[in-house]
Amino acid sequence: MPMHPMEKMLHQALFLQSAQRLDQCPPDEGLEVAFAGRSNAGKSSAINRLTGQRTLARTSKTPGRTQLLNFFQLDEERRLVDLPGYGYAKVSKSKRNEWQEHLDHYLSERQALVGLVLMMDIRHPLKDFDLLMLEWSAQANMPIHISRSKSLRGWRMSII
Ligand SMILES: Nc1nc2c(ncn2[C@@H]2O[C@H](COP(=O)(O)OP(=O)(O)O)[C@@H](O)[C@H]2O)c(=O)[nH]1
Ligand SMILES: [Mg+2]
Repeated sequence: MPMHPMEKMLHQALFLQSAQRLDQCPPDEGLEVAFAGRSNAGKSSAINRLTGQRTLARTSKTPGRTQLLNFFQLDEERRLVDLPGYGYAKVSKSKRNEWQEHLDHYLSERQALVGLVLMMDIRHPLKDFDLLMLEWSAQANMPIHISRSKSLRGWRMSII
């Protein structure tokens, strides 16, 4: 069966760049869908699964590894963004506040952001951060798709 054009576009994803802060992000144009969720929720794994590339986004068994926003280019105008994980207890409070500030900044300022995927470990659903994200997206009128990881029956990913 020929590949669906959407799938084809996802499969051609390339790593573009990482950014620590909003002013390091690629030019604020085109369209971005960002993956948000707690540290270790499965954001990077979901990006790899969607793009059919096992090592595109770095995954880790150790929570709290991705402290950067990672941008993946799909075509001239579309990108996927792997957002920093949230709620990892082992980093200092000041470091956590710093990440949160960058994340808030990205969410509230980024014009290219057109949708969010909220990754949730099905065994730990709807934690404080998830609720905050849902509230924020409702209030900002930002489409949000909840995707569950780590269900006993395997992947429960549905495409946006
Ligand atoms: N069993 C299972 N493990 C998963 C699933 N999604 C992610 N993982 C594992 O959970 C850990 C964290 O995943 P990762 O994608 O790095 O999470 P991130 O911190 O949200 O980017 C890794 O060891 C993954 O292999 C899933 O759906 N099922
Ligand atoms: Mg990650």
